[in-house]
Order: sequence, then C-alpha cells, then structure tokens
Amino acid sequence: MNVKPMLRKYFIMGSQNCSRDPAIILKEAIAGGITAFQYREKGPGSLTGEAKIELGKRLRKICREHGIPFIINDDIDLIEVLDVDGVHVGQDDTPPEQIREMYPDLIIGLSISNEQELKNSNLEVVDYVGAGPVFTTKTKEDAKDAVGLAWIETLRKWHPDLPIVAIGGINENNAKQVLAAGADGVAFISAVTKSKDITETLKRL
Ligand code: 3NM
Repeated sequence: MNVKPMLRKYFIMGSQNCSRDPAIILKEAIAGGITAFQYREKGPGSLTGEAKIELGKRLRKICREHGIPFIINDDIDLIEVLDVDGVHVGQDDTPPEQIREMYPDLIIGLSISNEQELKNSNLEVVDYVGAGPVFTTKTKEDAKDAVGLAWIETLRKWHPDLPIVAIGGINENNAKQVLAAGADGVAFISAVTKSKDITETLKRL
C-alpha cells in the first residue's frame, strides 16, 4: 500500500490536547483537508479505560464517515475494539514485527529519532516512519531533543523511497521547510488544536 499521500497532513490528538469537544475539532480538521488522523489519548489529563474507548469510538466513526484513515497510538489492545486502519508505535512499544504477524494488512508506523534507532528498526515490516521531534515541542512531555531538518534530510538520503512523516513543533510557518527537507508529510497536534482558524491553518500546513 502506498501510504505517502496519507502522510501529507497527519493530524494527531486526544482529549488532553483539546479545550473544546474533540469531535468538533476533528470535524473541522477533516473539512480543512487532513489526510489521516491518529487518536493519541496519552499524558496528563488523558482519559483511560471505558472513557478512552468511548471517545475513540466517536472519533473513529467520524473518520470512517469521511474516508480518513484512523490510526491508534501505541495501544495495540484497541486495534480490534476500534477497528483501526493502523497503529503507530515508538521504539519502546510492542515491536512492529509482532504486530505485523498478527495483522498483515494493518498500517504500521514507527518513530525513529536517530541513527541508533534506525539501526535497531526493521523497516521491512513498517509502512511509514515518524521522524522527530524536528523542532522543540511543548506538547509531548517526554519528547527527545529536537533533531532538526538535518535528520529528515539524512533519512531521505539513506532511504530514497521510505514514507516519512515529520513530527514535533511543526506549524504553518515551518511546514514548507520540512517538506523541502524530504518529508512526505507533516504530523502535528498543537498547530491545529490551538488554532483559532483551523481551515486557514491547514491551508498553510
Ligand atoms: N511525538 P506538536 S513529538 C506526539 O518526536 C509527538 O516522536 C513526537 O506535538 C516525536 O505538533 C510529538 O504540538 C508532539 O509539537 C507533537
């Protein structure tokens, strides 16, 4: 499956990122032209248990109605509960090989932040790579140091055909630079959840 078009404007959020109804923010983002959505209910203030699943079901339904791929963050337990299109994992989560074995057709994304992580990763079993944080981000508490545009350029040079989505501190002022560095798309949280005009923001991302 060619996932590159899906990566172009990849919106991520959970209720902890939203100061109003996440379903409304998601609908506005879809109307504004996002190409994929990742449900990331994680960190301070996030929902757990049934409440997390309930919100997931609402957001999943909205994505399905609009033909937007629905990706879950880390939580492989929700793959079947939410009937997701894909899962995104970090280096310390369930290994992609294990997920691939269980779900041959699932979209699998993996975060890779440096050369060592790249060496440890089996790119054969993943559909795309998340590279970052490109810029400093306040959204993820345990984010690593910014890797800059250089990491995107390096990954692209070493893997000319690899689907790459850049993440971390990406906004309407720097998105074009990130794409020029070789990313197939940009992933963002606060650029949209904190936007006063989501349609306008998404035009510039
Ligand atoms: N992952 P914002 S940075 C969820 O580097 C996430 O892997 C990152 O939020 C990584 O767009 C990040 O508001 C937060 O900076 C992105």
